[in-house]
Amino acid sequence: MPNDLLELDHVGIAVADLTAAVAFHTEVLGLRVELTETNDEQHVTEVMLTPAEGGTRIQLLEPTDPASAIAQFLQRSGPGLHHIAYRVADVVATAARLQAEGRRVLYPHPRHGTAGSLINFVHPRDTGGVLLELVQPRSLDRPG
Ligand code: V0V
Ligand code: CO
Repeated sequence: MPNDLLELDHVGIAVADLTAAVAFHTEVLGLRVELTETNDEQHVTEVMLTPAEGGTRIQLLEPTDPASAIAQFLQRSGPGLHHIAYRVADVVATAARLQAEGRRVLYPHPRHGTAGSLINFVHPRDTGGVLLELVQPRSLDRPG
C-alpha cells in the first residue's frame, strides 16, 4: 500500500466575503489566524486558521480575479467546502504515482502554494468528487 499522504494539511473553503468569514472563524469558532497571503498564481487571497490544539488547518479562499478557479466555484456552487489538502514529502513523486494510475493531475509541474509550499491538484472527477490538493511544505534546504 502507498504511504505518501502524510497528514491532512488543510481544508479549503471558498468564501465570497473574507472579512466576514474570518470574523466567524475567529470570534465564533475561536480559531487563530496563522497567516494571510495573496497568491497571484491562484488568484486568491487566503487566510489560514488553526484550532486550539493545532492539527489540520482551515484555509479560507477569496478570489482576486473573476476568472479564477475559486470565483468559478463560487458562481456555480456558492460558498463552501472546496478542497482537502494532504501533506506529502515529494509532490512530484506523489503526483506522478496518481497520474500513472490514470487520474488527472491538474498541473504538469507543481505551482506555488501557501508559505512557499509546492502544490498540485487531482481532478475531483477522479477522486470520488473531492478536489484533492497535494502540498509539499517549504523545507529548510529549499528556501523560498
Ligand atoms: C469543480 N467540480 C468540483 C469542484 N470544482 N467538485 C468538487 N470540488 C470542487 N472544488 C466539479 C464540477 O461540479 C463538475 O462536475 C466538474 O468538476 C467540472 O470539471 P471541469 O469542467 O474539468 O472543471 P472546472 O472548470 O469546474 O474547474 C474545476 C477544477 C479547477 C478543479 C479543474 O477548480 C481547478 O483548476 N482547480 C485547481 C486550482 C484551485 O482550485 N485553486 C484554488 C485553491 P460534473 O458537472 O462533471 O459532475 S489555491 C490553494 O489551495 C492554495 C494556494 C494552497 O493551498 O496553497
Ligand atoms: Co489549499
